[in-house]
Amino acid sequence: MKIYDGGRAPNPRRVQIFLKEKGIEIETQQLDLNTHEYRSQEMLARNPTATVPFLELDDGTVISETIAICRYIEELHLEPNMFGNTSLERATIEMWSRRIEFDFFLRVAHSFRHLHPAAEVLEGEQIPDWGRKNQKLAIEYLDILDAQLAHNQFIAGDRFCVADITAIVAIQFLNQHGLRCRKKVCLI
Ligand SMILES: N[C@@H](CCC(=O)N[C@@H](CS)C(=O)NCC(=O)O)C(=O)O
Repeated sequence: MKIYDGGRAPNPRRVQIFLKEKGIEIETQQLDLNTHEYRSQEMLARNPTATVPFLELDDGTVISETIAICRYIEELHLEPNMFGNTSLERATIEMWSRRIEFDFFLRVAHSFRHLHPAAEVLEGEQIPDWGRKNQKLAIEYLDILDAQLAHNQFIAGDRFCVADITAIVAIQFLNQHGLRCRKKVCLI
């Protein structure tokens, strides 16, 4: 198996953190986002969505999408469990994962991609109004995380799970790119 990675880009980081939590190492090849290495003919033949990360199995099968990759790894390496053990736990983790991915992580990503000069190479035409709107919504979302973490040690209950990884990576991304959050979040 081989992971095609994108350095410090947020989705590849989610997979790398997931692997660390599982305590496993998979051969990794870095693709440079700035030079569009992942858009080469060779890479598009593997992953036509032109994104990283993606996982290539030994028989050449490719799995892209961060959560699909994590789910595949979870089934190969059951412990520590990251997606839930019981029906209720699985549903709760899925609920928070989707909330955080759609309502927070993607908003942080849009704000970076439409406001930060370094993202022009990825985005092409940037739409600053869309970036500012997403930045505002991402910062507002911190209130929801604050409220959830006021009475839970972790996002989806009493232990670290895949939803926490998505939240941590999004919060760090929000901070790192000068899209500063002024609110205090217990998670970091
Ligand atoms: N839905 C995909 C998104 C992957 C994604 O957007 N990756 C970014 C890096 S964080 C990327 O490859 N961007 C390249 C581009 O937009 O051209 C996932 O969950 O893995």
